Amino acid sequence: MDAQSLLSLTKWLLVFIFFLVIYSMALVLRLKKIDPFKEWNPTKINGGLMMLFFIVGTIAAVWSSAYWFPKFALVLDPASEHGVSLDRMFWRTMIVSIAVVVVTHTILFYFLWRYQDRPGQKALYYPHNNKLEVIWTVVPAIVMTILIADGVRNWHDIMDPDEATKEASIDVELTGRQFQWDIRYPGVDKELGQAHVKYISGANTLGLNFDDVKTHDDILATELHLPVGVPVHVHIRSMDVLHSPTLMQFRVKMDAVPGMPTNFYFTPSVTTKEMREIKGDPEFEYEMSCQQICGGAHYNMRRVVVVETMEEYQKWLSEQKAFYTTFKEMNPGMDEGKTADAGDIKEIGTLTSTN
Ligand SMILES: [Cu+2]
Repeated sequence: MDAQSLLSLTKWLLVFIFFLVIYSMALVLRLKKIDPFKEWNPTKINGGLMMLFFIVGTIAAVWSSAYWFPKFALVLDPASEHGVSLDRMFWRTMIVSIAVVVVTHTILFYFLWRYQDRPGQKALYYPHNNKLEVIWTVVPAIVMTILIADGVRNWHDIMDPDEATKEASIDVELTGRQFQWDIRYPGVDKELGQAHVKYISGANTLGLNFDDVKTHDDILATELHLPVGVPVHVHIRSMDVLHSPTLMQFRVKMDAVPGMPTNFYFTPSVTTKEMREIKGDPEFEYEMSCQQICGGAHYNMRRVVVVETMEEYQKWLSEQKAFYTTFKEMNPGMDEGKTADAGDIKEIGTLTSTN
């Protein structure tokens, strides 16, 4: 027998001996008709344990919050315009929730301890009180209405901003696939060309419809460059499963749903350079990640986001090559008319990425 099995056997033997000892002790007590728990008062013990749980739990909660708070992303200054109001909403909700949890749980644990079963103490029969019912219905209803109204207003500002914002916005398309993000910019025409899964062929993995001339200047990038202070209209698609493009520092997160393009408006307000100074970290980069577990290499779905001045952005954009040009070089004999006619797209409708 080797040392490993001997050790394992000894462990099980010790466990067996332990139970044997307990069992024989119980037998002896039973034969001698001794009840060791006769003097115990379970109600009192439970009351004390509840209080202990409350105190230890509160200390642990305060300690862990203080420890994690500085590491928490939402403590960072938001780098987008709507991020400021989203953060305000988050903290408002957080403060209300913490206050409610602290007050109700303090009362709950105090009552458990204070009104435990005592000799001569009778439970009070208190079936109904209209006044109390009204208070605990109306107060939460008002608080919830205020919190939800705030959320609806913020949601509306993001999803359907005013016409001036829509007018001034630049379009970018993010397409999720296992396991990468494809970033598409409209070219000089400032309009994204039509795309549909039925046009996917070879290197045209986004399914750009080359019969639509608007696709001819579209650019595929590996970094997401954005000009500061300019609204961005993000068009989001998925090629396979659910993904969720998340630009944490900009408070942007929206699911990418296969077959159902989604979108998001936001305005970056702090450049990468400025954020590096704010954070005192010359290596800092904004990032886009996927926050929907989408498979084995989910962690790989990361792209660097660069926020820069309009001049820098335009310079970068002008250095990018249109995907159509690259595709034509790869397929010299390409018949430009064979892909399909643009009329078909309308019928399938929901799958086209642009509106
Ligand atoms: Cu993903």
